[in-house]
Formats: sequence, C-alpha cells, structure tokens
Amino acid sequence: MRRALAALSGLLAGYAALAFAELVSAFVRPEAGPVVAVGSAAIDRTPTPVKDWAIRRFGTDDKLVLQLGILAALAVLAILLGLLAKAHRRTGAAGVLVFGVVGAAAALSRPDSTGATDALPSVAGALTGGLLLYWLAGRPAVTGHLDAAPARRPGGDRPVAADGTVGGPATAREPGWDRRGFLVSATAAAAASTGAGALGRSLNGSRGRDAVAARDQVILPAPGSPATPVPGRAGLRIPGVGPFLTPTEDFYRVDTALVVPRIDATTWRLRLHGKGVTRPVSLSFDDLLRRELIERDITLTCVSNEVGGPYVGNARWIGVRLADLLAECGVTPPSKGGPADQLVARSVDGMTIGSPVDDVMDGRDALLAVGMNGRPLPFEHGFPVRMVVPGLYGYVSACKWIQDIELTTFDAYDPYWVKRDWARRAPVKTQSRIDTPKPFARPRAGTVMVAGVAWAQHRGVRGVEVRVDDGPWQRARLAAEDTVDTWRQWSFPWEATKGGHTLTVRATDGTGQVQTALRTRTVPDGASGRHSVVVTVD
Ligand SMILES: Nc1nc2c(c(=O)[nH]1)N[C@H]1C(S)=C(S)[C@@H](COP(=O)(O)O)O[C@H]1N2
Ligand SMILES: [Mo]
Repeated sequence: MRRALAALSGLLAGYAALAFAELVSAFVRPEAGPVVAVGSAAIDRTPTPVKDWAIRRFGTDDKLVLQLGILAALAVLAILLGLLAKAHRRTGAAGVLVFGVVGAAAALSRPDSTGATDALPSVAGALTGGLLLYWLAGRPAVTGHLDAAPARRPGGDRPVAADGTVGGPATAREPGWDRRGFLVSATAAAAASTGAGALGRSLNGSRGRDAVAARDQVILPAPGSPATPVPGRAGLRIPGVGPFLTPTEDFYRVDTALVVPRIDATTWRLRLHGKGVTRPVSLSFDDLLRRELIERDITLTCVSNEVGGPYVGNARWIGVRLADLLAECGVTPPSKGGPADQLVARSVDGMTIGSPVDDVMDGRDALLAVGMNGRPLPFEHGFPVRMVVPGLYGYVSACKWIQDIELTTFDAYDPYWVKRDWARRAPVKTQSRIDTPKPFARPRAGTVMVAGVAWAQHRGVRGVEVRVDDGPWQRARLAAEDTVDTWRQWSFPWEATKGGHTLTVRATDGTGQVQTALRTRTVPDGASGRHSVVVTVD
C-alpha cells in the first residue's frame, strides 16, 4: 500500500509540474511548454530514417503519437521518482527538478526560441512538482498526530480510523503512514493542478483568437491571372480515384510543428534580403494582396512519399509571383551572373527551406501563396503565406508560415532537412500510382478498371503504361492534361482472368524519360521505382 501511495505521489507531482508549466506557458509562449519543447527538440534530433519511418507509418498522427509517447514516458519516470522519494525524500524531489532542466534546455534549444523566458514554464512546473513530491513524501511523519482524533462516521457511534478501519484503535493500520492526511493533500494538489492546467489551456487557446479573427476577415482579391479552367476530362470520376483537385481538408500535411503556428496576418511581415539583394524589402500581408495575384493548379509532393504513397495532392493556389518580387529587389539568378544560388525561406517556427534561385526564376510559377482552393490558406497549410514551387519536393520549396527570405549560396548554408541527410537539390521524380484496384482486392473476372494518377511536375506526363504480371506494357488511357505542373489521371480497362495477378504501372514524362524501375528509398532525394498491386481475380 505504501508503495502504491508513493507511486501516486510521483504521478501527482508529474501532473502538477505539467499543469503549472502549461499555466506559465500561457504567459510566455505555448511552444515553450515542456511537452511541446521536448517533443520539438526530439523531432529536431530524431535520426532521419526514424523520422521518415514515423511520417510514413503514422502520417499526420505522428505528432500525436510522439506526444502520447512523451507523456507515457513521463508517467513511468514520475512513478519511479515517487518510489525513490519514499526512501530518499530530497533525492526524489530533486529528480523532478532535473526534468525541469531538461525541459528548459529543450525550449531554449529550439530555433524559434525567443529568449531566456522560454525556460520559465519548465522551471516553474518542475519547482511545483518537486515541492509537491517533497511535501507528499513527508506526510508519513505526522501519523501519530492524527491518531489522537480518529474521525467519526456520520451518524455512527464507532470511531473510524484514517484508513477506513472501523472499530478499535489504529492497530490495523500500517505504521508510519498518515493516509488521510495524505489523501487530503493529494486531492488538494490534484484539484489545484487541474485548475491551473485548465486555466493555462484556455489562455493558450485564446492566444490564437486574434489570428483566427484576422484570417476570417481576409478577402482574397480576384486573381489578375486566373488559372486556366480545368479540362472537364481531367478528372475521370472512377470510384477509388480521388477528385482532380484535392479538397483542402483531404490535403496531406507534413511538417515538424507540434503547435500549428497561428499568425496574426495584421501584424505579419515578410523580409526579403541577402546576397545580391540591392533593394531589401519588408512586406505586410496587405502589401502582398495589393500586388497582382496569379492563380495556378500545382501538384505538391513530399519527398517522404513512398512509391504508391499518399503524400501528394493537387490544389488551386493563389499568390504572388515570387520571381517578379525577387527581380524588383534586384536579384539576378546565378545563370545570369547573380551571386546567390540558394533562396532560404524561414518560417516563424524556425523551419528553413532552401530552393535553387535558378529554378524559382526560370519562368515557372513559383508562388508566395496566400490562398488554397479559393480560400485563404488554412493555418495547417501555412497561413498567412507559404511558398509553392512547381517541380520541387515540399522540403526544398514549400515553406509554410514563411516570414523571411534570404538570398545566399548552397556553399554557405545548409537548411533544416539538408542538415539531416536530405539532398540539397530535389526535383520531383516521375511517379505513378495505382489507386484502384486496392492491394489484395478480389475483383470478378471480366473487365476490371485499373486507374490512378501519375505526376512529373513541371515536365508533364506524356504517357502511362500498365503491365499485367510479366506481360507486355500496355498503353493506359490518359485523362486530359491540366498543366505540366499538375498530376494526370489515367485508366486501363483490364480483361481480368481468374487467379493471382500483379499489376504494375509506369509513366513517361514530358521529356520522354520513362519512370525508372530502380527502387530507391525516400532518403536522400525521393523514392524511385514502380508501383505494383497484387490482386486475386475470382
Ligand atoms: N514551416 C514549415 N514548412 C514546411 C514544412 C515544415 O515542416 N515546416 N514541411 C515541408 C514539407 S516536407 C512538405 S512536403 C510541405 C507539405 O505541405 P502541406 O503540409 O501543406 O501539404 O510543407 C513543407 N513546408
Ligand atoms: Mo516533404
């Protein structure tokens, strides 16, 4: 029993620490809270193969899994500290402080840390937790004092001991542990912590309210250069193949942000500066909206997408042409003698993403996007402004929550993902995917519609072929092309015969290059190889 109470003390101390840290974080920054800080620091330090696996295994839930993992680990450690404090009161309490130091160090190590105050939530939380553990662990010492006045059961006539034993004196009780005093303290501590945590939560929640209100106020001006209408036959409407334009709520999300930044567009600014920038600028959101806006359909792909994977989506983006802005600031691409070959975009959450200046300025529709599918960007996808560059994987082009653009060189600076084993330059590889039938489907013999998508952004898709088992490559029917920057749907009516079959797809891009069969992993510059689906025809 004493051990259980000791373990409970540890848990309570951990709970109090996190709750008070949450409260203090509301006065600092929600990102400085210990769980978010440790989680973010862990993300930054996770070896690339593990991170890549987590993205593939858990998708957008990777962050939830990480935070639940941290909480579970903390719970175990808190129990151990509680047990330790039973024997060594001071050591146990000091152990809680060690976690405060770890949390504080994590918060200060973050690239978006705004200064020493980021340590406060962890330090305050740990002090609270440490003191509580010290206090609870000391409770046994006061046993004799309560024994003198056993509680009376309401309406009853027999004394009730603190541990609920009815009848005689405290003989049945474990010696040295004042259980009632403990329970009173513990309950009070739990209540205070819950109150503090709830208050912190609600204060943190209201922080983003201005940003939400500012986003609700945004009215996107009509684009001066609208997107060409999507050809009616770009979407095949085949069951199992998604719509040609991916609905925003279905669009994949990949980023390192444990707390989605909620930026107030009315105070947001974008700075553009660096090597060869003769006229640096600082722009407001309204400055951007006053420029000519262009609207383009662009398919975005993540470098962590496995062959056949889901991290690809096609949206209608509205934004400012980045090349024009760069030219106004005096930027010349390196191919024309400019001194900077890398454009580094920096987000409010400390992400850095580097793109080749030559690609951004070669005439393609590289955007500072303000809208997605006709609406202001959702916070999850980078509100108020993000980059989108056709033909480059997201990690080398698509910085969300952007706040700074610096012109530099590839020699001088490695951005976030490049420091973590990913390639400096990463054009999207030609890929194709079978969306129907699904793996291990059991279609009936006869005509089975095989269909999916293919993409080779900025080169375009010229052809798609399907192979059944080891048979010849057969031409699939291609849906109409929207632009070279978008994916293309395809279909192949297959006369399916009974038995097990393997369907394989390959695309040919606009330059005539056939998608390679060579299988590579996602690291360092994107998976290659062909998607196959195994089915059994009944
Ligand atoms: N600030 C920030 N921007 C980011 C990232 C990130 O982690 N942080 N991830 C990049 C990656 S790897 C991809 S694939 C795209 C994904 O954009 P989406 O989440 O809007 O689909 O965002 C890019 N921009
Ligand atoms: Mo990505």
